[in-house]
Amino acid sequence: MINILFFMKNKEYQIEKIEKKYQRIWEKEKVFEPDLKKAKKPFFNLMMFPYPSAEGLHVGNMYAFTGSDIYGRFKRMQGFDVFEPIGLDGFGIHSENYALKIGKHPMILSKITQKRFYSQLRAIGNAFAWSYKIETYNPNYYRWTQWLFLQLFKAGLAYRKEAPVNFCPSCKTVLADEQVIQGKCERCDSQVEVKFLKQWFFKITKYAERILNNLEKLDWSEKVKIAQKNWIGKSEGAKVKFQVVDNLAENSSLFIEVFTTRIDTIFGVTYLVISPFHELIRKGVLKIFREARDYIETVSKKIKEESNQEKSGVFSGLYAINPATQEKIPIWISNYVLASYGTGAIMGVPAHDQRDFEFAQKYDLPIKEVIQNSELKSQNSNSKVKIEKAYEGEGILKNSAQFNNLTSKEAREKILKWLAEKNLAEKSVSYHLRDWLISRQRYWGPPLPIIYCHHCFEALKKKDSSNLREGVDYEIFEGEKYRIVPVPEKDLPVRLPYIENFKPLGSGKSPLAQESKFYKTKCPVCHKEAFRETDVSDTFLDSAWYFLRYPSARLKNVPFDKKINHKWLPVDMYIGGAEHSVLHLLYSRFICFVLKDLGFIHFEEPFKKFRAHGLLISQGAKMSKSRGNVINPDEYIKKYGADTLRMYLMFLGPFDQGGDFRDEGIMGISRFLKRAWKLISEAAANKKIGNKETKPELERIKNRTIKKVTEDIENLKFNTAIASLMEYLKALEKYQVFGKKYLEVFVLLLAPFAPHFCEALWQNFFAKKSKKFQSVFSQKWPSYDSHLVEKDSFTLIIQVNGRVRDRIEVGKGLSQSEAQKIAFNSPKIQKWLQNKKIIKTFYIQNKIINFLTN
Ligand code: ANZ
Ligand code: ZN
Repeated sequence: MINILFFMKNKEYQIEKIEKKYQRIWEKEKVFEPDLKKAKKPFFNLMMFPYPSAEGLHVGNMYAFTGSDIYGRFKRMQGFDVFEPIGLDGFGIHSENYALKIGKHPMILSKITQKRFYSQLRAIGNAFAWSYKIETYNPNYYRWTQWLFLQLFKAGLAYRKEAPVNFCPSCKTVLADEQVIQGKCERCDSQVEVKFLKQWFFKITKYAERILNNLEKLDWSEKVKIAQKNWIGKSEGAKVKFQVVDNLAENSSLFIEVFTTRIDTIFGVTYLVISPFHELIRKGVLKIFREARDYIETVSKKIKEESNQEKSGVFSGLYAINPATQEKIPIWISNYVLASYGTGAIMGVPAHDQRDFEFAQKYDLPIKEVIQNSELKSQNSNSKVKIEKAYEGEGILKNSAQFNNLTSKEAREKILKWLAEKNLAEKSVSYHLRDWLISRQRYWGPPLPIIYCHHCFEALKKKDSSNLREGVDYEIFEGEKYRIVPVPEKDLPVRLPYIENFKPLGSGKSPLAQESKFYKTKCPVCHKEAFRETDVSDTFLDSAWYFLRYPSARLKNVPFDKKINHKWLPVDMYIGGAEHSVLHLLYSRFICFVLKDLGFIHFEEPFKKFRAHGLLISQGAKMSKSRGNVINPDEYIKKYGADTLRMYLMFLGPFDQGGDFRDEGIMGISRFLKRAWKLISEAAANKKIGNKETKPELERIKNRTIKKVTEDIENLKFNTAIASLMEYLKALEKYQVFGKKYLEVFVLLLAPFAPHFCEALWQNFFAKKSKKFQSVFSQKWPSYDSHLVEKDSFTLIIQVNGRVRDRIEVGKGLSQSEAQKIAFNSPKIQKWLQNKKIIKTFYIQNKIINFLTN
């Protein structure tokens, strides 16, 4: 009766009303908030931390969220206690720049952004555990980001050093290498410059090998693993020392060390090149020509070590000795050598390294071939013929004294041994990975919890000054030395003060350096006057540990609870953008390695499974404001409902490949849902749901659909799952059998995709009456009968005397005489049986029929 009344009122599915209604009920009944302590089958389903701007979510964000949510709802129906938390990553340059652009203070803006973000997320109806929200700018959160910094500092993994840093003159801040795209600032596209500044770093390089080796064990998309591997860039080779001659400095036994992967080419070294930012130059140890000093000044003004910067160089005025040939070779300075890789210096082998070759040609340096391409052995190697490009492959050595005729591989071992005995070379591994630059001279981030105290330094010096390390134990400011004192944990958080002038200064100092109220403080050790560090931390640090915080988000006095973490971590399924393949995922892994080593957590790897989603484009192009093709989900939700939009987004293509949003498509999904509503509500009105009739064809389709949807969701192939649900609906319409056993399955399978819609159907037509709200998401995911999944047809193989003569697609379960009839009807078989007598017939049901003839 109630159902009929409902139907009368709701001939049409009233989207907005119903979506709001169930969102309210879900939240009130805590349907999606597992009991984190008692849960029996915990499943941590996580979507990458969003960093929304005040403009709100665009449909691309929703795309990613929806896929993750479908997966979580599916796991829940499979009986897991799914925890799907949500929060926002609101600190950092991204938010600050936006605040600057629209002229609002980030502290105020963040409140607006947050409100808008959460209300939009509520409207899309994801199964979030709302009471575990976190925001990175909340002191309750960044207190623990600062705590994390302190743990790294105490473990000797945080230190200060002067480094050539990328400096964006427009954002007025230091950028990490990763934030520089082809020499330009990732955020604002300005040319990046180089500056030497004292900065805080994390020693991620210490973990390079472990980070690399673990990759193999991870269930991650292969592409992402490769990206990480390349980023770490492990390279095995040797360090070789070249003695400097003629240096005007008094130090006569000065060596320049190079890193090479091709020590087999050492007899072909005709010059050395050092980076303009090499220590020996910066510290003035190498007495170089004035012309060379001018050169260094010009390149420093340009961008740091950039591959796309034109290669240039200058002769330093100095020479070195090639340890293999004893020849005197010139030392050059050039921007094609990176200060921060290997040793910051290279041996130039123009005949076998293309970059060296181009450099040698430009500056007319000698080219000496020492490797013979073994495939071109027969060719006469006339050294008078000018080579046109470097031969970079391996081969047989020539012009290399006692090493002639060895292969490159043999020569590498022997030459290394030979030079190692003279203490001029050693085996060496280099990583392209650099230490993580943590400090930012900006406002909108967690202040680094460090205090500098001059009194404490003096006290320390009196005791024992022999092994004090700059950048670890003490720091120098304007010629004075200060002890580096970590803020005691009990004094956290170091609150970010509200300051009017939060604009970056561009002086290499944070805006907090203008606030004496902030930086003047008492030393926690000696209680005398001291001052605070005024840099804030990189926003990547905020997001490198948030997943540890979620399950403990409501705890005040610890960053995370060990017991709860044991139950909920590592994350079971992590979905996010491929653009974070390298940095965010690498930093999170590093932080977990460290916390594991320090005994704070029980695992090394934070994300058991990671899948990258594709990108949503619009009308064939990337969404951007200038193109005017940015899609705002709000309008669509209003017009069609969140469920329609969700399904439409998921139907656009395979989730890992993204799709093209076009207005036209959404109507198809809308019609599909309307048809489903009509079918089920009419069946209910006509009391057909109680029908127990079974239809074998429909039975098969049903089981096939369950199998397909189950497997597709597991593999994030949401588009094909939806397609098979569409087919199933068609079959239901065709067979007109409306029994509960067919309709219920439809609603359950569709529920992860169209949650409000299916909840409404479930509550109105299927739920058992009970006082407590029984969500459709507390129902069991349907299972299938694998016998019924098989196709109902098969390919009958027809043989004559044991040779296959035809194959015909036929229905299953044929008798021998039926199969025979079919075979005799085939013109091909008729041909082979012509004028023959059948002596015997063999038949295997659902497989083969074979005729033996005379
Ligand atoms: C001599 C040589 C001869 C090299 C040859 C290559 C081929 P990966 O594989 O990336 O580790 N190199 C070393 N340090 C460098 C730096 N700071 N800046 C620019 N280039 C640097 O590359 C290692 C090779 O890159 C090294 O081996 C060195 O050039 C160069 F036929 O040394 B090779
Ligand atoms: Zn002190």
